[in-house]
Amino acid sequence: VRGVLPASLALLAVACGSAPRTEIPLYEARRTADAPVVDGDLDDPAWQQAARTERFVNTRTGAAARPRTEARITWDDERLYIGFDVADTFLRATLEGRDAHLWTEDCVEVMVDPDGDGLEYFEIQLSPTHQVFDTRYRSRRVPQPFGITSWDSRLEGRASVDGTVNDDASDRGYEAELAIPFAALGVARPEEGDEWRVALYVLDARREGQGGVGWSPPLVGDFHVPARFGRVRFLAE
Ligand SMILES: [Ca+2]
Ligand SMILES: [Ca+2]
Ligand SMILES: [Ca+2]
Ligand SMILES: [Ca+2]
Repeated sequence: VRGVLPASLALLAVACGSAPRTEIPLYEARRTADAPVVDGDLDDPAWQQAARTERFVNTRTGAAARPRTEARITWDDERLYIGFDVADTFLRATLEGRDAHLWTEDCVEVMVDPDGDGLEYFEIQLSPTHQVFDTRYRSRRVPQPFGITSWDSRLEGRASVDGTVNDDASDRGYEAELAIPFAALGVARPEEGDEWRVALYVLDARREGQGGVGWSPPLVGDFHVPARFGRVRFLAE
């Protein structure tokens, strides 16, 4: 009898969509023959055809969390494309200049570890005002404090805001569109069936302070956990 009640509760939680999501997710990224135009709007045919990720969750627990966020991924011979849809009602993006500390305000964040060995991974952030922070690491958080920030991802990234950043009126959110050249990551374009480890996060400035959500929750208070990055499988079509 003892096991019955918790199992029932777990089922109820799943039914209500409130069960923490702690498994490492897998996303099947289909190659596109019609590359998205990087303008911050995810209305391109490539995005219409791309599946949405699971909804992002609390990075420490995997529980449902705001801002409501989903992402999509596609690719072609040259670049990896990632689109974020973030329902953020309080937009703060005052920082400007290359490699500003965007994680202290609102931004989307991508970490990529192509071979999944936890070494030589890359971090790219894009703010709602198209500012970019990009760096690379030799191993987890090495070199301190922010990796090799002189690294240039050659990111093409744009965002479109539904609302107005940096005022007190309520916002509806933003979309962010990122195109990362494979060449900047020092790797060849993926082959059919290849799997990379990719982390997707949203850093979120709130009235009550800074928060964040993730696609694959690291389950600790640190985003740099390559073993917890999500899995992206590349499909040729
Ligand atoms: Ca677009
Ligand atoms: Ca690596
Ligand atoms: Ca940089
Ligand atoms: Ca925010």
